[in-house]
Amino acid sequence: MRQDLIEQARGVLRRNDRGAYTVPTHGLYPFQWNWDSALSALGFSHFDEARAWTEIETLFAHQWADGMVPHIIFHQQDDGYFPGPDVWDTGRPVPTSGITQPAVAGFAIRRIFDRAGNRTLAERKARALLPRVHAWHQWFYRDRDPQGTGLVAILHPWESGRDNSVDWDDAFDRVPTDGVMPFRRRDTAHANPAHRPTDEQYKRYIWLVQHFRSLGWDNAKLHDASPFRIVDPGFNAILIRSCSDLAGLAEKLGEMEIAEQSRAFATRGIAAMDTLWNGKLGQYACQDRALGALIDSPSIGGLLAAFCAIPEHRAQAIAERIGKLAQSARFLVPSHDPEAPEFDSLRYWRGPVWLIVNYMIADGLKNAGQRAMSERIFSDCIRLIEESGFAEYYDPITAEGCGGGDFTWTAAMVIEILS
Ligand code: 9WN
Repeated sequence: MRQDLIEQARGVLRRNDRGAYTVPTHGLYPFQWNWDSALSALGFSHFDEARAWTEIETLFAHQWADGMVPHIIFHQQDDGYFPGPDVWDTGRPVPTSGITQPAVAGFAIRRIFDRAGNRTLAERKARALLPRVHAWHQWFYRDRDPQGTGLVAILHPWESGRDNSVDWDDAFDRVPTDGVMPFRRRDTAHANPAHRPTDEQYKRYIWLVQHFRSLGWDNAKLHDASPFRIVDPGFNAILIRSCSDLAGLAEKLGEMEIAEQSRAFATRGIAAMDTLWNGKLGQYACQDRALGALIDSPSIGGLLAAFCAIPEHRAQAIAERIGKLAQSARFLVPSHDPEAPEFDSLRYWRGPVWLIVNYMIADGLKNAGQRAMSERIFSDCIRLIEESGFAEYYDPITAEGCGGGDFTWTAAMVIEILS
């Protein structure tokens, strides 16, 4: 059974492999996405190490001069996705979007390096990627934390990777929609519109893109000029974990300057994470940086904080909080609290379970000694696959598979968990 699932998962990766990068799924997402690639490389690394390294190399080949790594790389023309390269208009030789995504690559290369069978290849690849990943982290702390708080802000919901989370609802109300170009969505032709973000949300996504474009995609300006500035605990935890993993990798490779700076980013970040603790919810929560206030939204972003080395008592509180969610969700971890009024079991990031987030939470809880909850989450991932195949995301009550099918990073997580 286990071997069978691994074989099927490899098949998904092969079908979505475009040679030097993978698409998240054919049809709905025909390009390379940033955190999809880094997490998918973990899956490849179990059966083709060279291909795993290539996936991340391709991503970093499109890094901007300031260090930013874009969230989409439009390797080839495809009208099946909106917004395409003409809307972003970032002026890159190979078109890219102009925003970023969760910085999971540092974590991924460390993990692939540590368990690599081909040590020569791993050392060569990691040595070449190290300064690039570090430059991305430096960019984050320079351009997304200009006040030096230790935590970075996202400027667009797509950056978080949790596009329509309840977390952004209030802040999104302040994003205008006037002057938004007329457009035709393509996602709703591939997936059930009831499972996707709303048209109102799309208008605001596009307003922000147009606004940043009008500022020439100058990252030195965007932070202060954006009406949407959110400090997301999950996003920051991923960055912090990558900084600390990169520090360890740099030490092994004798790159002491990178090691020291990466360690300093992580230490400062972990201390600052505590400002996001929401005692009322019993978990971390987002902060609206434009208002300077915590957002009372019980989403998975605050649980994903466990991916970095938060204090033990906080990790224990997160495990307990997830235990409470298990009273109303058959499958962990719902992306929003099922007891909250905004919960929607089918609509994208407003309730469904995502295997990649599960994997990161479970990995962090395991490191923090919360083994029982970690194992429960890993086993729920496999139960979902057995019931509904390699979907993009799942209903936490019924296990229904939603969004795109044959999904690359879902398959990669299955290989990672079962291998
Ligand atoms: C926008 C590719 C991406 C993921 C995101 C997920 C979804 C895109 C979209 O798909 O976002 O970036 O068009 O909905 O929310 O996490 O990286 O799988």
